[in-house]
Amino acid sequence: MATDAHVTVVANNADDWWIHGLKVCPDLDTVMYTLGDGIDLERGWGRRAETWSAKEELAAYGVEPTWFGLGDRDIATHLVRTQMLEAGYPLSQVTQALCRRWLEPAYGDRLTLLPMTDDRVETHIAVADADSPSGKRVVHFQEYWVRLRAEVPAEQVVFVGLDQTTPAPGVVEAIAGADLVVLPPSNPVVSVGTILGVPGIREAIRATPARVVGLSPIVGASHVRGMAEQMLNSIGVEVSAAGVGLNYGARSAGGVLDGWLVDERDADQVARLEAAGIAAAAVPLMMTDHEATAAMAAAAIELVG
Ligand code: FO1
Ligand code: CA
Repeated sequence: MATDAHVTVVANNADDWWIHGLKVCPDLDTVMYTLGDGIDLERGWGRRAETWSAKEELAAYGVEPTWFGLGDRDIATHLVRTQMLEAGYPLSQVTQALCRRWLEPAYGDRLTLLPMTDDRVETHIAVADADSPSGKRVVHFQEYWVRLRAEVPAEQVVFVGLDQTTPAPGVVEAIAGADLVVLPPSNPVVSVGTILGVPGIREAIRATPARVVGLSPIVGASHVRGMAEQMLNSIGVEVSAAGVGLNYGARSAGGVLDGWLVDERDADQVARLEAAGIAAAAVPLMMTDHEATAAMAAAAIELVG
């Protein structure tokens, strides 16, 4: 990043949940540990050089759930967060306190990590269940993702409490004052879609004088990682780079995008996007290393710059 650039990352916090009396915020922590160089790169979540004694001890007591594991190092983060929340601090201030350790040494005040909201909101997924009178069962996002491995079809996605939330302090201000807003190649339904569903955030993106550019999480007919396919099917959106871009929509037509990057393999979809008023280009979209990721960012800037 240019030395004078200021980056604000707004993270989804509807995947959060309480477990063993601790508040876990996976997306905030994944961003914090990744940018702070503490992430386990292979797993893509949690701490590097992790140990699992607490998890093993809990299992020995027969404490459920055993399918979701908190590492010993990671638990320290959750203890600090939970104590601060219980003392009355909002999540945005707790996040700032945690980032003092992880981000400040390397980035000073040039990088800010914010939860999308300080309010409680949870993503729940309805799945088919023959044993239930309604034929359905609703599980927390973590149960769908970790225990069920997103292997059963998601019939419906419910964001419990989302319409009652307000953006965390600094979120709308960062969007309004930005030179560029980037929608990352994350899940368009349960990550970016959740953030856009916080009343006021979509409106701020529609109104910002900054250019808004997104990167497709779909390459060919499938997601690069995660579970975008299952989620797009659940809301009836075409699983393709253009399908996702068109679902976000052109800012000129009531949507949120000025530009949309698709992978080279999807170059044939550029014309469809441009016809809908979205500037589009096809470039390599695999985050194989830092250089490839930096080239994606540069292409995004060039597209709408
Ligand atoms: N993912 C798993 O597949 N298994 C786990 O036991 C697990 C524990 C966990 C603990 C803390 C944390 O921050 C993330 C954790 N994750 C785990 C990943 C988590 O499910 C995902 O990062 C996201 O929620 C996906 O958006
Ligand atoms: Ca997530």
